[in-house]
Amino acid sequence: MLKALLFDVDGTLADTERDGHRVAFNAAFRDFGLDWDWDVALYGKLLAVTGGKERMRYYVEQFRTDYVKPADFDAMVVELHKAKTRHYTQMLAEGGIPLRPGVRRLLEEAKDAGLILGIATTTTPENVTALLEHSLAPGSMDWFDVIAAGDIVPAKKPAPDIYVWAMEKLGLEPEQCLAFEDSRNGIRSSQGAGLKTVVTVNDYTRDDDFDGALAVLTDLGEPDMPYTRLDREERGLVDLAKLKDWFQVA
Ligand code: XBP
Ligand code: MG
Repeated sequence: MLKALLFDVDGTLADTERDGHRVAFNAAFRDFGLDWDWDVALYGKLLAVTGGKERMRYYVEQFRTDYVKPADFDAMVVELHKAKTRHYTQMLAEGGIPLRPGVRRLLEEAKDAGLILGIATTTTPENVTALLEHSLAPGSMDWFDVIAAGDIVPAKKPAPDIYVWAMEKLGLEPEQCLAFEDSRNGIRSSQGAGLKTVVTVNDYTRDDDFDGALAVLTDLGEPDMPYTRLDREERGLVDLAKLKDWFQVA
């Protein structure tokens, strides 16, 4: 029996990576006088690593072997990341990033039907709050029974830990929950936690391997703009009736 919907954030609720996080990272690098600049293509490669602090370290190790790390490099990464979070949440407060098609519609339908809603993301908690507050609705944090985010588990996606943590908080088993993801790292995490998963792709993840997904879609769809399913011929709208169908059949 389907009791809860668990959502990834970046790329799933909103297209935050290319025009949100990436831009905020670059602004923080400028603040610190660094000549680091992540263009759209490079950022696609950096997305192999989840977590902003982890991603900056990966960039230095793999792409900037010329960079001489200062003695306090670890502390600098933490400060850089704080600056990046300030830039990012500011962008959201200015109404910078809309929700993806169908996200608000499905969240409202699920909430009204009494389903449990949860978040499982590697992004920083402040970023989740800012997105919900400014792009969904003021106070919409309260729509969610659990918000699992950031460093609360040391092993970020693709490790399953964040989903396991969220389900433990809810007192639910994987057989009672459905996950929504947009990326290979995301579905590795959700499937690793035993969850059936619906995928909505974006430009960075369209060609990822989503083997075992319940459905792979362009987006959740709106009545005047149906989704296209990428794993078979089908156009439509993701609503609760359709989710329950997919959930039971699989
Ligand atoms: C996406 C991520 C995050 C963001 C940056 O997480 O990997 O690291 O890119 O956010 P998800 P932070 O798709 O699981 O929501 O800088 O706050 O880590
Ligand atoms: Mg994601």
